[in-house]
Formats: sequence, structure tokens, C-alpha cells
Amino acid sequence: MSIKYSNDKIVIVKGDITKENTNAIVNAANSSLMGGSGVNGAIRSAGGSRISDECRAIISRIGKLETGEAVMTSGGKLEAKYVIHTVGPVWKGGDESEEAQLSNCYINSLKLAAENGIETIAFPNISTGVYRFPKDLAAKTAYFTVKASLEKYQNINQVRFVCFDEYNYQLYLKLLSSDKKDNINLLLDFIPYFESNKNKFCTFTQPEKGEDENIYTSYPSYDKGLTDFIDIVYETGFLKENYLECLKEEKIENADNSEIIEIIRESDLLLLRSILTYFVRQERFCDGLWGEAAKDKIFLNILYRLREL
Ligand code: AR6
Repeated sequence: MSIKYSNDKIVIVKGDITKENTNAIVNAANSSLMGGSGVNGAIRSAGGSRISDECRAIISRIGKLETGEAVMTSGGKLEAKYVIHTVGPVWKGGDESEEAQLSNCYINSLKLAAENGIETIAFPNISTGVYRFPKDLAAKTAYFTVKASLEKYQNINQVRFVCFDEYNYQLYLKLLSSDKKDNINLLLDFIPYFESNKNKFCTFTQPEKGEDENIYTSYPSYDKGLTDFIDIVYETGFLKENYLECLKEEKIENADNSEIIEIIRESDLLLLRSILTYFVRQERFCDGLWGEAAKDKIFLNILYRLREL
């Protein structure tokens, strides 16, 4: 199965975080913001002495950092404009709130990023090196913390998890794809609904004369199943971010419904998402479109294709 997503807020990358071109990269630092090995060492040698100078100034101003706290410096010579330094927990067996502390690293880094207008940010796998936090638990903690925080910080457009080692990379890929798969399964629950409800997804009210004597056109009233479906599409995030871009990319704006059904037959997940986005988003401008798409079996065809993927 190949799942291709673009425009997702969470992206998994394999490589060296110092090469990232996000607005900010995050450093797995220590409480005194001193130089060190691992990702900390790599960031300081690529970014130059300015980062260490700013770190020293911060420590002399506020003292040592608590575990989970985050502060920001410039990015020095790095492509990223800023470095957010956060202190991960040292793994002590799991009974000393290490998981919550690791969560705080991500929460506080994203909070700081959002406060400073940062739109894209890259994280290393904090604490999974020298600090020996188990990699699978760290990955789950990082992934779900970031996912939840992104709901809050809507101005952050992209979070990249930059995995240096193959093991971490595979863990994150698995988390991302099973998360998406769960969303698809929720949508697949609607197959029986679309199969059994032919032609009664949407009814139109009669045009009415308003108090001002103008005639007001009819508006659609949707079957509950259809509105539940649309809610699930929204809730699961099964939408492409940029609606207008999606129209341009997929050239579906002017296609008629039978052409769209043809496209669905050939499409991958990314394209299915675009088509669904097209119908869900266009509703704002074109009354009754969901009903039309349901009647013309567009949603049903999308669900059949999702089942195959
Ligand atoms: N890019 C991305 N990830 C990297 C890079 C890189 N260039 N280099 C290493 N990693 P660690 P910690 C990964 O030890 O466990 C420091 O000395 C690495 O494979 O850097 O939070 C500090 O000063 C691992 O998965 O950080 C602290 O004293 C992850 O980054 C202490 O280590 C984190 O490993 C912090 O320990």
C-alpha cells in the first residue's frame, strides 16, 4: 500500500536536523544549555558560536532550566532562523514522570514557536540518545503530544520529526500511517449508508417570499447520515489543507461528476482526499453539492477505493 500525503501538518524525515529549512529547529539540550554531544553538538557546530553565546546569556539571566522547559535563541549560521532549546528527561525507569516531562518538551517548544510567529518547526527525537528514553515510548509521546498541540496552535503549519536513526524513522512512519488508517476505517463505516440511501440525501425547501417581498431561493436540507459523514471527514482531518491549491492541482474544478468518478477509479489517497475536499469545501459556495455528490455515488466510489488501499 502506498499512502501519499501532502500538505499534512506532521511530516517524518530521516536525516540531520541541522540541514532543515524550517523556521525553527529544536535542540535536545541540557539544563545548563552547555555544549554536548549528539544533536546538541551537531547544532552548535553547524550554527556557530552565536548560539552558545546566546545560551550563556539566557542562563545568566534566568538560571538553569527545568526539565521540559524551552527557550529560544537565533539559529546562527543555520538555515533555520531560530533554535528552540528544550531539556528532555533522563530515563530513570519510568516512575519519575519522564513521560509527562517529555510531553512538556514538545508542548513548551510549540507554545514558544506559536508565540513567536514560527510556522514550521523541526524536532529531533528528544531524550532518545544520551538520556536513554525508550524509543518507542518516546515516539508515541512525541507524536500524540504534537498532534494534540497542533489543534491549539493553528498558526503552526508544519512539524517535522527528523529521525537520525533508522529505528526511530520506522517508528514514526508506523505511527503516522496507522493514525491515517484509523481515520480511513471511520470513513469506511459509511459504506452501508451510501449503498442503501439512494437519492434521498438532500431535499430542497420551497422558495419563499420574505418579509421584504423578495423571493428567497430554496436551500438544501441534508439527511443526518450525510451530515455525520461530513463531520467525520472534518474531525479525522481527512481534508487537504489548501482547497484552492487542490482544485488547481487536480483539475477537478470543471470536471463533471461522471468524469470525477472515472478519476476516482485511478486515484491514490492524495487524490481521493482532494476530491473529498472539493465537495466538502465547495459547499460553502454552492448549495446542495454534498447531496449531488452523494446521489452521483462520488462518496461511495471514494469509500470503495479507500477500502482497496
Ligand atoms: N540530527 C537529528 N537527530 C540527531 C542528530 C542530528 N544531527 N544527532 C543525533 N541525533 P541526544 P538526548 C538524534 O543524545 O538523549 C547532549 O549531550 C539521536 O540519534 O542528542 O536528549 C545534550 O547536551 C537521538 O535519537 O539527546 C544533553 O546533555 C536524538 O537525536 C544530552 O545529550 C537525541 O539524542 C541530551 O540527551
